[in-house]
Amino acid sequence: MNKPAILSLLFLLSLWTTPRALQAQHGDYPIHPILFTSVKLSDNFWAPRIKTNHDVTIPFTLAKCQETGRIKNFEIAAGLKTGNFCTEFTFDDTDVYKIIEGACYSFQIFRDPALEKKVDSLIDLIGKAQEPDGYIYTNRTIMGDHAHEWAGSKRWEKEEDLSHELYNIGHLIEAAVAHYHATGKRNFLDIAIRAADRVCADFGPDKLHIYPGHQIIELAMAKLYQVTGDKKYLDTGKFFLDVRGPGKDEYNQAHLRVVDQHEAVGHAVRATYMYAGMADIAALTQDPSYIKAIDDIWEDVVSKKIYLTGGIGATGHGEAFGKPYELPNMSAYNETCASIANVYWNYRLFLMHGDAKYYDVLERTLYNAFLSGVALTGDKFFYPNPLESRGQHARSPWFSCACCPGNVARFVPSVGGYFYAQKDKSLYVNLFAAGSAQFKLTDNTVTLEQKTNYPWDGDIQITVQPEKTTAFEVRVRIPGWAVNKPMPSDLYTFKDAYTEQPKVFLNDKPVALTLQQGYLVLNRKWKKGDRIHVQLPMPIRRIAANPKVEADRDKLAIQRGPLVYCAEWPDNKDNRVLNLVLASATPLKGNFDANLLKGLYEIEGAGKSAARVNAKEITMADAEVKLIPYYAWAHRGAGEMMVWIPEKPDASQPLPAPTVASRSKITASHRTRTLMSLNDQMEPKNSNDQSVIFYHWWPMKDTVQWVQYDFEKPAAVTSSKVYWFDDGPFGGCRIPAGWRLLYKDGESWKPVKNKTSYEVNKDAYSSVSFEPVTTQALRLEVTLPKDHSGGIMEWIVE
Ligand code: FUB
Ligand code: ZN
Repeated sequence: MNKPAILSLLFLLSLWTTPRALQAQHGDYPIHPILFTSVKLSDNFWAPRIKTNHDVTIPFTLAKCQETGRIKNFEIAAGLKTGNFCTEFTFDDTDVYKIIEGACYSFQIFRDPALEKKVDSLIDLIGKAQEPDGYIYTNRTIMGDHAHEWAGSKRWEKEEDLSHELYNIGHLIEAAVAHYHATGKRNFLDIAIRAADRVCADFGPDKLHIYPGHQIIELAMAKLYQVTGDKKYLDTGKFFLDVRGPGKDEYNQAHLRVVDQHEAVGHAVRATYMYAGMADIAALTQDPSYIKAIDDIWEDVVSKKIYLTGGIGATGHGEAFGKPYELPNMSAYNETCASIANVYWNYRLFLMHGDAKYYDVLERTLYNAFLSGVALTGDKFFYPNPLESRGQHARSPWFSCACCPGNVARFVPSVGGYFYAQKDKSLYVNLFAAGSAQFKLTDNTVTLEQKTNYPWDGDIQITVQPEKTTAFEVRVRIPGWAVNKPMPSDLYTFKDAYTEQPKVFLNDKPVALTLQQGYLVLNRKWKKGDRIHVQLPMPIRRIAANPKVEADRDKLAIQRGPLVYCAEWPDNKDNRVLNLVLASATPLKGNFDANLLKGLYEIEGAGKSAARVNAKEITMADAEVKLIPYYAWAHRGAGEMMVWIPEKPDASQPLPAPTVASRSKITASHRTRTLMSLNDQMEPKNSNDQSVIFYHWWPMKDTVQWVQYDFEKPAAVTSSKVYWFDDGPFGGCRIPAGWRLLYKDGESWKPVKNKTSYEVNKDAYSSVSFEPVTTQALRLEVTLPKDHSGGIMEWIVE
């Protein structure tokens, strides 16, 4: 770390009034952020989204907090209303904090006195809900001895587990710091300081040795230290890192001391917030052991555990990182919060190391996995962001666990802050969008103006406007995707041969493309109006995954510029896409459609569609394959979507053969979006093969449930087999206690006369033969186990 460059973390929020002595005493990132408040975005991509976030997302999510009782919890805790804690989770307070944080960023971009007033009234309420000694956690304040089972009977007792007391305070601090910077008012900051003082009084080397069950307070304490100059906050943030492990839960990264962790494991949001906090505290304390650990973890993630979309946290079980190369597409979890955390972490690694490879990951996550998390209208959200769908996924206006919408609300207004950075006389251009940014040099002020239609076009014109002619350096990031490196690892590689290189011109004269840490460095005496012209070719590229990623074998993904593409049902033959095949030699072409999904570049090529004739045979027919950017999917109703497109028929999911089952209408005792899994003829590899879609009754147990086929026309049937879903030992479903078949006889249901017993197998079909019946409908009745639920992967009738 560069000691003379001690000032920079303080730039994280440039309005901070940080004591000068503090700047000299402690370390910081060598590279300084250029805050969103110094950046103007006037482009057609981000600026409208930031406006939608202001006009729709913030008021909408605030209204949801009101409607769902999150604000009422504060009112009850404040003694203004009576009642019990009225929401589901102990961390529901954080949704309010996150939206306030977002509002504070947003009203620095858009003047909005009404929103400021609303925020002030919420702050007033939060202050009243705080206990006299600084503790703040509405669940315990309201419920006292009857607090939530996650909260324990006394303060901090279950913090390492699920209480989220420190998580709540972490988000409170972040919101309060944002409010202080936005308004200069101390009312919220003082509430946060009282809460943080409580934490510092209770936790530490000679006090409680407890680690935060859900990280965020580490980076929040670093922020509070920076704004107040009080070192006890930094020390406590560092304590919360050092007190973790060894020998505790891997789920929340306490299995090892943090400095001994070299692989990403456990809950992805907890982990990645922690890595971001480790970066901040490493920068402030100059502790290289944290840096070594997060550098290794980053290598692990980018080479084995990240999706092409930049999403992280592959598995829904534990909302966690999977094993190396475990990157299933349909069940990909990729929580929206994890994408935001991934941006936070990669940004900090860039500030630490100055390498554009972190921006290659950040940009990929920002334009793809993150952006998919919020609808174009700003009022619907994805929690998981899968890379394949049978139509079971849809964005939702809210979730009972609503961490993602509030996180979107606070992240979007800060996006401008990720575009530029500065280290002394080096000005970094990291992302591309029309607009401008201001840099303060010791002896000069420089404005960089960008003109571009990125991400649709790679032509970028940067005009340099120094107040006076002086020497400094402009570092323009040349994205990895433009120089044949989609990911800074061998996890994904371009499969086609494309040799055209980016071109750069300085005042119309070509500049040799020599890169330093991924940047084209232009060092000269700059005068007003000097022009840098970057041309990033944006061909349509095919990407292959490392063969170790089983889910992507014999498949290709399409990328253009920073955008990953997908095939979605409304654009493709028969409204189906999972049966499509796109051979690697097929030419692809594209064009910008201003009317489609707020304007996007679509891609198409001649492909094939696969249909099953019978269990063994597949036929192929011509089919035009159309693709849209991944972020834009799921805006036109539920249906199929796929990012990784089979290159060969064997890797495709053919349309089912016409059978009694595949032509049936399915109903069930419990309707879900995955009923179609019963008759899709997708063969599971085992009872917990979540790469294929399945139907389940969770959380119901110990009851009789059913699914039913209504045949297209009366059919004679004589046998049936079922593949049961069972996600034991961790999940809630098991093979059933028993089952039987009933056929429809007029208006009544009669059991079939079985000739063999009803098998109940795991990881294989369970069959039954019965005396032939001709019927219009068959019902499969299932007795769920006493302590578990159950589900079905495939149901065949013959
Ligand atoms: O535990 C609080 C939040 O809820 C996490 O960050 C999310 O992953 C969800 O579990
Ligand atoms: Zn979330």
